[in-house]
Amino acid sequence: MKLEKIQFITHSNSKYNYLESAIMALESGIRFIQLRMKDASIDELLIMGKLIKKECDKYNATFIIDDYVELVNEIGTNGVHLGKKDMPIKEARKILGKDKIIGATANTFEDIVKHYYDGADYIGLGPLRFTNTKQGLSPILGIEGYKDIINKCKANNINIPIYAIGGIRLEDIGLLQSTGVYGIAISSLILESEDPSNTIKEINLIIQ
Ligand code: TZP
Ligand code: MG
Repeated sequence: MKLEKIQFITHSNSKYNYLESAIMALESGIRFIQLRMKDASIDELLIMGKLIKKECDKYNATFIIDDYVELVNEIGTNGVHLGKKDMPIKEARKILGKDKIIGATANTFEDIVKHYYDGADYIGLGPLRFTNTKQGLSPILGIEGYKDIINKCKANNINIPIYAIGGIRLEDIGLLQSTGVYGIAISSLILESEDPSNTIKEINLIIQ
């Protein structure tokens, strides 16, 4: 499955709840959504997941869920995103098989190497800078961090799509692309924008 280059991570704020954030992103052209709802119960996630899955299907969009391998088949998502404290990638691959997408969080070159050999489909590498969206951030990479890590990947033939994540602003996207990242995973850039739909169009113009 070809991965879209822009992954939208759902969130809620005073303007959007999780479902509304997903619908807005889809309506504005996003085709890769991650349901990330850190404080939700399994039941809440199941309900929200099924609602967003319906919306993603309307647009033929890829849909993944954060953390919960056990909800992938129940909701019918295309896959899961796993962080440091979640199920190991190898174990998730055994459970989900080769057709589901497994994304893995990384902060260092060593993280990427491990995830690559364990069978991840893509890497979320970050954070670029501080963001309020995630608690307990790993050390900030900055553009230089991406350059360094991606050069090491190239030198070691570690070939896997890398998404930059964490505090990405519009003006970062061109620079990030020049480091060799495959795509970006974003939330607040869109949701905190005065005109989210227009921001998505601007991002699309830079990425394409
Ligand atoms: N991991 C690092 S930042 C983040 C995740 C899941 C959320 C997205 O950050 P932002 O700054 O809202 O785009
Ligand atoms: Mg996680």
